Amino acid sequence: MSNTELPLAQRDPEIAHLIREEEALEGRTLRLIPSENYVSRAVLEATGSVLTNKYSEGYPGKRYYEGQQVIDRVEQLARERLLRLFGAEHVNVQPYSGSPANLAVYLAFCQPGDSIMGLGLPAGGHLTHGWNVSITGKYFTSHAYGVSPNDHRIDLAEVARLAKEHRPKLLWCGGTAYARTWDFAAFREIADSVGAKLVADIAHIAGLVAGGAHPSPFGIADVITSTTHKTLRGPRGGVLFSKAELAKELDRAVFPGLQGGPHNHTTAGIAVAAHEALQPEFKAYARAVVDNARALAEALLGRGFSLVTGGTDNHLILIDLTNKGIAGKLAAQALDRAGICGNYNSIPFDPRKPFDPSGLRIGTPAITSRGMGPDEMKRLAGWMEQVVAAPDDAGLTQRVAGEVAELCRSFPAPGLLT
Ligand code: DSN
Repeated sequence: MSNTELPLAQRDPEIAHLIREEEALEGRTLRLIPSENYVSRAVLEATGSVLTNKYSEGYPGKRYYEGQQVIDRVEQLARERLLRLFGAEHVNVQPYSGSPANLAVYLAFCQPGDSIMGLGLPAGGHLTHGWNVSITGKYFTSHAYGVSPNDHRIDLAEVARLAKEHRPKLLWCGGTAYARTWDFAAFREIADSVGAKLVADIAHIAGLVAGGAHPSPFGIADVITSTTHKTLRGPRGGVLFSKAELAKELDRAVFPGLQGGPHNHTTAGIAVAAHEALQPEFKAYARAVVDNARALAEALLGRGFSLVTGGTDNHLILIDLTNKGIAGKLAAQALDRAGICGNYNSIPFDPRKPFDPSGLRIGTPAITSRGMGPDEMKRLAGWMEQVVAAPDDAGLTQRVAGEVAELCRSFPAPGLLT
């Protein structure tokens, strides 16, 4: 057998071993990072396929390389399924991930220096919505809106006031650490009042929108951007949707504006994920993600945790740990040792620095994919209370890690072999 025919375990035992280790880690821990999930074995297979071999700059029927007999059909299928899933007019499945998808929107519709508006990073927005350390804050004149100091929810009157003052070209809605429903229609009104394009970034909630567990921006926003790997449960990738009349500008911005050849193996994985999301059981999944987040939020409140906005409407929960006397990073590290994996996160008006903030961000997409429900959320809240109260107690974290692993064995994660 030539070397190129060898299976990974023989060809590169080190990497094979690390993949097995990651698989075991993902299997025995509670994955609470709200932007993570477990893809199905089918998505994994498509993503790990020979489609990675092929170059296909351009779009189906209009490529710059020959040999697209199969790739064109793969990309068409991905598009058709996504259009059906979301009821959209146009989709581009080529962005490498969420940030490139968002950059394409700027390239399509803005000139350097143009005014844009999005939710500020400390209030739960994304870097690419104009935050100052991102290219989008450096190359455009960004005016962030925030959340109300009273309830930490988006203050639409304030968004309208800022929009009037700054007259943005793009008005972004969507975020990464905002636990409440987005009122897309209200944002539409604001965008219209100043002649802005409304862009909804649904990276976090795409699966909830697809499954009917969050209101949809389709038919409301001009452009909708998303990743494919969060609640949508596909491979890591990005997509861009728009009304038909904006298709040409957006497609040109993705290729040749920003990217070269699309990652065809990812496109196939996205097609499989869209196929899965079109099945009736995906609706139940999306509902269960939200139900679990609500149950977990209730259980945490019952154990004295303080939640930003007081709870959640979606898949994520942002905990303000100030009253527990521990910073977000220390808590996240202790919980990780106990097999409970979330991420430290700034909270609105955080007096602490972003690298050592007051908050902890958790979410339910991955544990819901394992089939966990409200009873498991109660147990989880109990473990979190214990670990956060005694982060340096190695015996405690070890005991909890063991109990977590035992629970995980009863709820095997999709796609994992171990
Ligand atoms: N980093 C992703 C998240 O965790 O929300 C967003 O880009």
